[in-house]
Amino acid sequence: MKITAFSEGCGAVVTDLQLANLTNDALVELRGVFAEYGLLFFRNQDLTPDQHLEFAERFGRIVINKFFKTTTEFPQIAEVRKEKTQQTNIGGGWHTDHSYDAIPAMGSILVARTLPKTGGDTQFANLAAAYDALPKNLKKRIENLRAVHSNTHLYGENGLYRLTDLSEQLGGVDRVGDATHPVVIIHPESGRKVLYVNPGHTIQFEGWDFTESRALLDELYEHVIQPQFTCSFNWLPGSVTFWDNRCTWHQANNDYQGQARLMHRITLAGSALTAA
Ligand SMILES: O=C(O)CCC(=O)C(=O)O
Ligand SMILES: [Fe+2]
Repeated sequence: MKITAFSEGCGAVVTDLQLANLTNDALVELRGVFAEYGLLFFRNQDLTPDQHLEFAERFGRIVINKFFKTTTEFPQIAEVRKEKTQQTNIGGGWHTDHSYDAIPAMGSILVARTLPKTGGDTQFANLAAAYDALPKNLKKRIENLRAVHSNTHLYGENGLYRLTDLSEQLGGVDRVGDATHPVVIIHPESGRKVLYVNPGHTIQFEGWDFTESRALLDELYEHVIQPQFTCSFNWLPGSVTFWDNRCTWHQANNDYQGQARLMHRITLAGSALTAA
């Protein structure tokens, strides 16, 4: 397999590799590359749902998203669907998947199924690189902090998504909840320090009031979304993206109104997060 950096500080493209026919040696090598980059892009894979599932199961343990519909064939595969008549897309703002769980998901494997003619890229951010580059005083201010992560404001009864034309395809209104996590974690595989807050799910710092939290969170978010830590992936038929939810953010561009887009996502289970 060949690894090429995708952008200055975000992601890598893996070529000369078919995910459907991975040897055990290649899987071991891929684990190392995944730990190093936290965000891998693959082209021309043409994975069937069976092969998507098989790769996911070889890499880790699958967790099922509480809110998304799944394919009829495989309850492990979530549909990230936008019909051409829908206005709102799933994951349209910066977030990381499942940070509202006590033990957040390790990674997500997204496969393109139906793509718009133009638009529909997914943007990513590298939170290990962003942490390293934080000014010293900001690192000091977030040392030892914990933050509350939630999904109630999105998927709860009056949550943001419930008030949009996505609501019909979402389940789990009664399965909302919160979790608290360290703001700076040690990545379990790379050993790097990572900034673990995100605009989609982080509500506030534990023990702080909302306004105070908002100001510091916004300062951190402004730092992360700089070009040196972010990239934008243009999907093509056969493309697959595999990201690590502990050290990346992503958001799906909603710039293809009037066209349909369908992706298949499998989410892999993680382990409890450790404070830096
Ligand atoms: O549709 C995309 O590009 C990403 C959507 C998303 O947030 C996800 O699948 O977790
Ligand atoms: Fe997501």
